[in-house]
Amino acid sequence: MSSLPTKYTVGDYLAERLAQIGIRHHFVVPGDYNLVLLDKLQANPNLTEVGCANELNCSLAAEGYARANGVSACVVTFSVGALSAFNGTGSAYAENLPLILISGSPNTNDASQFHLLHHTLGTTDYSYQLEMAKKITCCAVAIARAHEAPRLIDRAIRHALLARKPCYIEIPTNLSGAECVRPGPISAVTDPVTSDKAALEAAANCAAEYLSGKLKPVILVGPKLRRAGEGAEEALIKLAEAMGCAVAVQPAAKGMFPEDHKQFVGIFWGTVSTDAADSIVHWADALLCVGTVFTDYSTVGWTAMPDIPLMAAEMDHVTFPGAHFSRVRLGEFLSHLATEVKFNNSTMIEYNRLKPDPVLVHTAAPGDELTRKEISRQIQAHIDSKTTLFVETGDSWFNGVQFKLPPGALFEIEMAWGHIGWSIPAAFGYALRHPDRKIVVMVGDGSFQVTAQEVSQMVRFNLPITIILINNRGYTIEVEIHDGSYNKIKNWNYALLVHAFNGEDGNAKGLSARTAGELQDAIKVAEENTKGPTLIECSIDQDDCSRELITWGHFVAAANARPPRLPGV
Ligand code: TPU
Ligand code: MG
Repeated sequence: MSSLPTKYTVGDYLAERLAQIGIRHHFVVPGDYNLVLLDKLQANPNLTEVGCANELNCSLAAEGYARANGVSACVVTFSVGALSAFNGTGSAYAENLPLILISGSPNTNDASQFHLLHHTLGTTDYSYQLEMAKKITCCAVAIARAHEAPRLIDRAIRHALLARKPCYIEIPTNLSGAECVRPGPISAVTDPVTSDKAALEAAANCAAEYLSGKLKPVILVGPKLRRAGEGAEEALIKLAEAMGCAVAVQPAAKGMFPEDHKQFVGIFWGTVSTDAADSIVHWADALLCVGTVFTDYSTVGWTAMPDIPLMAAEMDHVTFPGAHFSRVRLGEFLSHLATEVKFNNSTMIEYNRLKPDPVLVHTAAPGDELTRKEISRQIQAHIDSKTTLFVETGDSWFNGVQFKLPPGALFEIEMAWGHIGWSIPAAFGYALRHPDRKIVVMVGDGSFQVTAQEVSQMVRFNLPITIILINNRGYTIEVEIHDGSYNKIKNWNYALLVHAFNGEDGNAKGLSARTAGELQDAIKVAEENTKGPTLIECSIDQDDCSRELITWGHFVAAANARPPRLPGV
């Protein structure tokens, strides 16, 4: 700690807070409004600066880092940087991740002097960025005087950590180096809120009583379970075992309940569910929804919305048919309920009758043309307890949810925001925090083209990420929702592109596979390449897409096409 400053500036204060909340890497793109701030962050020995190719990628890399680390920081310049970084910030909002977006801003004298400035809209009102940030963060602050910085920085960070949402901190270029007071104890920022004891007790009693009056209870797990932290995932396993009932998982929560657990009944995704998850969810007479998110995508165009009253256990409250309880933390609620419920395994008995037999997977001969199914078969064999699988928007979602995750394997998906190109920078950010994990990205050709530059950061940081690029020559997911010439894209030489990113000193490998044997060989190369990313372009037929994507696409298209409701109808 001796190298920490004795006199604090606003930049030092922010740096110390970021380090104290467990951030080890901060993602940046420099610009003249944030350069002094970047120097201050660099000076903190506990922070490593990670430069990104552009601000969209920077924000998505921070989004991925927040998945791995629980919280992240993205530092950009005014407007030209921040407006691009708003996209990854929106993702963090939708995906419930505390990403701290920090933007440099004009000198504090400029607004009152009515100066026109570069990187702005060409008007003299510079408040627009803060106003925009308010809509996509849980707390947005602009520091106007150095003495306000400690209070505003602490407030924004605390809000983000508690709400599991992004926050925004704007720092004028002439304040990063201005003196301010030293920080107080970090516990004031990080201490969790605990449940209201009476509300917790009442919620657990109410839930236990409701469940005891039902014959066929099922638990449905959603993506906010992991975001809740505070031991909620472990508590859910205890509750499930105390209840003995079937546990289905939403696609965005895949892996949040162990897939080798005997009560796991598959991914509930309406008509494109795995195993018999949809049959058992629709058979239930009580559905305990834990951190669930129901959107048009997760409900297959609203066709899979459960039609019984839902018991919703959220990150900080629970709502049941007939009752609501505020300030009840999810982990505490699940633990408490586990001690009060009665064992009732009727849905497991029924599920074991419905459960489909394991599918026999055909192994292609080495010379066979590569297919989607063969890619999945080979990737399945490659997944182990150290794997984190990133699946991108597109058919990769549908192929991804079909995998059987062994214990320890993790799964990342961005289904709420659904930004094509997310997986490349997000996997990069995630890998910096978890260099020990075997990271595999499944991404389509269209998505890859959005954020391809960030592969060069994987090269720069020697990260052995395996990118399985499925080249079906276009936007197939869009074809299934609504086709047109706009779904065709320019083909690239993806393997060569990766070599270009190597420059003179990189260790990336780019390969292309057209047959089953070529993919097998390429995966071996990826396994042996421990010093950089390996991209394997898998060429498949344009029409080789999953049955699930086609089915889902039809229902989503129908939901999109609903005619406007007339007033009063
Ligand atoms: O498997 P496949 O071919 O569907 O995947 P690929 O090639 O990655 O194509 C994805 C096509 C796609 C688009 C264009 N999926 N969603 N969109 C809409 C979209 C547009 N812009 C952003 C930033 N995100 C989107 N999801
Ligand atoms: Mg494609």
